[in-house]
Amino acid sequence: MKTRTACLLAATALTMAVPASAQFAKAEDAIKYRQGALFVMQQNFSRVAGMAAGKIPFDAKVAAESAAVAEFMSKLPWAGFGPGTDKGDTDAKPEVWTQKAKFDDYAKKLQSEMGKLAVAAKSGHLDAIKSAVGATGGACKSCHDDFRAR
Ligand code: ASC
Repeated sequence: MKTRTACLLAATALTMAVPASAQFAKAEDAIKYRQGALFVMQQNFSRVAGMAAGKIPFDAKVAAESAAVAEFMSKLPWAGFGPGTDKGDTDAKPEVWTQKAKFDDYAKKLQSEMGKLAVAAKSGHLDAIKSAVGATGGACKSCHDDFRAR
């Protein structure tokens, strides 16, 4: 029993430490959380994408910082897509929950591409950034095509 209790406590502590297992008081909070994380991610990604497209003057330092923030933010939204968070002020399609394995694959793909973008941005090589922006934008788009209404 002692071991079981210790295991349970350890598992509980782990759950609290890992954002992917975050708990929310209300579904509305989870929805706001994931939208907030995606918004901050998008703002930082689109700054780098704007530089890659020549719409914003290239600043290697800003690109590296923005890509690092976008990469970190890409880890967070998924905890907000828990069970019961499909209804409310959301554009998430029901398929997020009915095709969870596929959705999770897209989420992993995005995080992987964001990681590569952060590495490219840190290198300061605009060509590498351009190619990573393309791949990352593709990951954004494929998930939106399948899982976002509108
Ligand atoms: C963005 C943004 C997206 C992606 C996507 C890339 O900046 O808001 O959803 O890039 O448009 O295809």
